[in-house]
Amino acid sequence: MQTRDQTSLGNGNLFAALRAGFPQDLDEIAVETNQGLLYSWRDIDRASAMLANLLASLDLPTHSRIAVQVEKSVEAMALYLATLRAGLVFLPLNTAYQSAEMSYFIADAEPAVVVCTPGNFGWVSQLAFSAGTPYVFTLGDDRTGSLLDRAAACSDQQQAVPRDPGDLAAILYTSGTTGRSKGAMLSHGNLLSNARVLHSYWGWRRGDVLIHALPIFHVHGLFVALHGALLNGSRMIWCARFDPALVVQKLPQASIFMGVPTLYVRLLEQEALTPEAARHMRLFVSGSAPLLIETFNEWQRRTGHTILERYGMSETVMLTSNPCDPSLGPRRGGTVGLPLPGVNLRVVNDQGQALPSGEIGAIEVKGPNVFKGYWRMPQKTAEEFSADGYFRTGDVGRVDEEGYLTIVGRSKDLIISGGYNVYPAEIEGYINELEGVAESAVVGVADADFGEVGIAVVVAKARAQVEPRTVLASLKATLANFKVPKRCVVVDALPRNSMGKVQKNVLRERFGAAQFVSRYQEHSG
Ligand code: MLC
Ligand code: AMP
Repeated sequence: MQTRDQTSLGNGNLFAALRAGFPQDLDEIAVETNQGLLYSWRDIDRASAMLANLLASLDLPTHSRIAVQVEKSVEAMALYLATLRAGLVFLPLNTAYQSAEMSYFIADAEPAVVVCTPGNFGWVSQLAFSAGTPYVFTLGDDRTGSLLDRAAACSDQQQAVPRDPGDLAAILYTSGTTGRSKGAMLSHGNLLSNARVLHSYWGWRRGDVLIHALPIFHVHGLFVALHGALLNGSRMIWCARFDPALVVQKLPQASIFMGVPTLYVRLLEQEALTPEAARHMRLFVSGSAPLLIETFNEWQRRTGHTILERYGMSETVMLTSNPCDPSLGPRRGGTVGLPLPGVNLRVVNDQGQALPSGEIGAIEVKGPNVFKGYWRMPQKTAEEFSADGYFRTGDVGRVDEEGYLTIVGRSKDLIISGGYNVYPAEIEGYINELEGVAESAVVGVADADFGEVGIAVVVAKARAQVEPRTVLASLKATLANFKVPKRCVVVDALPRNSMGKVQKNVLRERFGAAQFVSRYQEHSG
């Protein structure tokens, strides 16, 4: 078994650093699931070693991708750690993705291994094998599947494969404004530097207990939450899916919670959310989407705690954070705080010139956390960096006199719904292929629960009839459910400016606001 000393020999493998954070006593409880299962640190160590040995036994080329689309489970987390240990590249995929989306990811990433749920084995293996993937395993959320069966025969001893900080650890797909998803390549060094900064900035301390209620196929749940707890050797209360009543029930046993704004909105609906329930809590973190000031204030009123809002993205992990330590400043609602130590952040005008505080412009960043580029898209990567090496986030904001960043919008055409990103171009592409459709525009409008939701505005071809319900049903049959607009309307023409560009702001004004709620009921489901 690996010891603290062995992990500090200079191996830049992220797992070595995470492993060094495990407590001395490996029999302590590492994870408690919502089904009451308890996993010790030894269990996590052994399971990830066995899975790493299984992956190693496949004799895969360096930098092979391990694509994983499975329900959240402790074993799925162990598979992530195993991939790091084996020096391979983890490629997590949202469980909502359907075959068209999976087909693209598998063709683009060319994974050597695909792991899917037992229920999806039929169609996923067909896609994977026909794309040339040599291995497809299954992993259920109830400790079943061929992956664990095969790993059961493997040794539970494993030394993390040496990796340099610049070596690839994970690829996270983010949809693109052109509709084509891009794989953001993150290195061991990107992830570890960010995890260490957050560990210190958020003051992780002995005895902290994290409620982990986010999915583990995106940055927030997989890296920000998980790495913090592992680096700190902190127990996790592991919720397979977000259940607000369960989270409130577990609050008295925890000290840290992380969520997207929708989670806070839903928690506020719980009567049992009181200062008494949150008495042992030390930190509530929000991010991935804008937190409304109403939610920030209401949370303070209901629990006595001030949410810490931070900002990041798949390409950069975390960039800014409101202070945790009050001596560094207050947590300001409506802002995403200060650049994290080591992150250089600037706001620039259209010519790329840095703007003084208070002025609104494009947010650009540089730092050890910034990704290596988009998978097999050198041109796209080059376009997203300035000549002096700053990454263009596509977010628009301003920095105040004290250095706090406020995000005021996005230059990228993106809808963030319940913390998931939806790129209108992708949805429009599908709608435009439907029979009778001349063109379409998908816009985001305010929503009390998801923050923002999509509306599809469709123009029919001359003499053609397009039914909104049919459009939504077709999208639902093809795309991940969270991408399906909550409403569809058919109009005669899309508003355009003098350059012929669709005026999405006009559509947002027309179809957003109060009328939305009742029509949403009418057209949803
Ligand atoms: C679910 N639905 C959504 C949705 N989630 N619709 C829009 N946006 C979403 N986010 C829809 C489904 O399509 C379904 O519709 C219905 O809601 C119920 O589905 P569900 O699966 O039961 O939903 P639920 O479990 O309630 O999920 C809601 C949620 C989930 C908020 C818990 O979306 C979630 O976990 N969000 C967190 C996303 C996250 O981790 N983001 C981090 C990205 S990292 P129908 O019609 O099919 O019934 C990142 C970087 C950073 O951004 O800075 O962190
Ligand atoms: P993703 O590509 O899924 O990682 O999403 C990253 C995007 O989420 C960022 O570019 C921002 O637009 C948005 N985002 C993340 N955190 C916040 C936040 N706290 N406030 C507003 N937007 C955020």
